[in-house]
Amino acid sequence: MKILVTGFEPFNQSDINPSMEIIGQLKAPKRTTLITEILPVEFKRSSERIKELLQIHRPEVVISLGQAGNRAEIAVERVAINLDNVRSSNGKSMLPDNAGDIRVDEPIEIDGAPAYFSTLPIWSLVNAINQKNIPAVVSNTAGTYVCNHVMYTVLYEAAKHYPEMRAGFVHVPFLPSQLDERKDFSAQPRYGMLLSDMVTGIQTVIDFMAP
Ligand code: PCA
Repeated sequence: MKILVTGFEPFNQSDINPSMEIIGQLKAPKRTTLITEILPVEFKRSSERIKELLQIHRPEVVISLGQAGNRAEIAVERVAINLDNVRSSNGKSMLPDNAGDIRVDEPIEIDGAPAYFSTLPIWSLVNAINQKNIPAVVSNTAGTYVCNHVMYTVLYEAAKHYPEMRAGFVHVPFLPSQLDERKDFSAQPRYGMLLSDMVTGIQTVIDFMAP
């Protein structure tokens, strides 16, 4: 079985992205080929590249990883929506992607469904991670930034071309070192997770999906 696992480059003034660090430490389960790739935090290039990867490798399972710095747990995403938007919820700030692209309330795929649900067994994955004593939850929004964009693109492609493929997205918290970088956000609750715990959590997801 082929499992494709993607992570992301750093973004938003950070020089590290835990999803990228995790990728380097994952091990292929028995009878499984693990394909890994670091995607750019760019709307255009991330979806172009992921579409290419699906075509080249035809993986049975796709697990995409990203950083969600405001979370305390590993978050298994339930749903991706057909929307790119870099505007903050209060309308006061923008977070352009790494190419400087500023998308506000734009559809990702004109002929796509408004949303696609993850086709991974989200509750089983959350339980499996929690059983390793690592906090995990189901999340009901992957946001509207590049992570949601990649999750949506994979599920859109699956619906169109790869009905057998199972795919979904998992967000991970900041690393402890990233909290020190961000003293300016001290008014907000802040959480970090050890890289070793994140690796165990994501390895658990991969092992669960393996034959
Ligand atoms: N997190 C961002 C994009 C890249 C990443 O790691 C997100 O949640 O959209």
